[in-house]
Amino acid sequence: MLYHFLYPLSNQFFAFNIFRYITFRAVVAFLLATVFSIIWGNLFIKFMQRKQFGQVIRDDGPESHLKKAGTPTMGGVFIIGSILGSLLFTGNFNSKPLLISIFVMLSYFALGFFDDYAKVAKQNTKGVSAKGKLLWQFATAGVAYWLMQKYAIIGTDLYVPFAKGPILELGIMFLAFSAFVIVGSSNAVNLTDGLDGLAIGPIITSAATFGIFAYFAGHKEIAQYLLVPYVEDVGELAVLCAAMVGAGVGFLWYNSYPAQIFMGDVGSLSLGGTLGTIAVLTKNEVLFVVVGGIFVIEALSVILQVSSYKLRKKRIFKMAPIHHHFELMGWPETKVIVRFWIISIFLAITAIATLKMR
Ligand code: 57M
Repeated sequence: MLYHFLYPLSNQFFAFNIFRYITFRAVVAFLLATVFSIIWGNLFIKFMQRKQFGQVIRDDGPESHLKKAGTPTMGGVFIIGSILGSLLFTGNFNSKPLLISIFVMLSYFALGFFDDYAKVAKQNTKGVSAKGKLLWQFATAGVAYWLMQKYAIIGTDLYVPFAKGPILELGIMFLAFSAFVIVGSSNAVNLTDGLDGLAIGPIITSAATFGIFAYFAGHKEIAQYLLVPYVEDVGELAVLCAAMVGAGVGFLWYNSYPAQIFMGDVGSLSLGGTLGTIAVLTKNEVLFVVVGGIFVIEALSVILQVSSYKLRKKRIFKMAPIHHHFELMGWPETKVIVRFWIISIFLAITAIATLKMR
């Protein structure tokens, strides 16, 4: 909002002209979100402790998790609060891609909030039913698709890395495709969120990577030069991504091992859904498999485990999602986390490298 007040004043005060630049606003968004997240995180943890709103731990998981009982959860409240707080100062709300991303973020925030609240208030591990969650997630993704098409932002063709142009016109099938990306991403991040810092690390690297992609896709000359599809106003998502990185770093301050707070569904569903939406809006749905490779591996491990158990009555992993498998193999929790972060950084850089290979 501050952008909307200050930038018009650039006629009188030339210095305010700097607000025109996405790069400048992205840096400020990152800094503000980091500071907000650290300050609000501290207050939020104290509030949750006072209310005794702690995580209920399932007793069928790895034993090392039992000692985490009572750790405050729902940290997503201050992560999303910090993102939006920082955007109030730095965001250009005339950008439709930004508004659509915020719509998905808030809708999944509401879903996660009800789910977490039901669990902490009733002190059990059941929240909103799986069917209810999926219904809400798909309905939100459907509305997001409608908004994207109504404002003619992105078209319905499919782009893949290494190809100079679109490889397929999906037509109405793009609805199912984009919904799959958004809902899949939301749930995959949720599955990943099972060790201290395990989800927020790859969320930070993915948001940073998408920040670069969004900046390029929203810049006509750079997009043309790199042969990536140009999408009007999508550059503003670089500011959103920078705010996500900042808020994520602030959250990691508290969520790093041993965690003082978990993000809860309110964090994982909304951040995952937002990343999926950004992937669709920047036309990087396929490349998202690389950028968010950790989320993909975690989700695949669950799919494989469940199918194998149903079909053959045998497990492939000691326990799914795969981070539990490594824990049960005897790796210390911190080793699993840091190794997953390393893979995530490696994948993000690989994805960025594909930009020049078209
Ligand atoms: C949420 N949530 C954590 C925290 C976090 C289909 C099945 C694979 C689903 C899966 C599942 O329910 N996943 C979704 C995973 C939980 O964390 C809370 O949930 C929020 C995210 N939604 O923010 O509020 C626990 O994770 C640990 N944690 C940390 N640090 C963090 O920063 O240590 C979380 C964040 C926390 C804490 O212990 O309590 C969770 O795991 O519940 N189900 C599973 O993951 C279960 N797997 C399973 O049943 N596997 C079977 C299936 C696939 C056939 C198998 O392999 O045989 C496991 N989860 C648990 N225990 N807790 C198994 C048993």
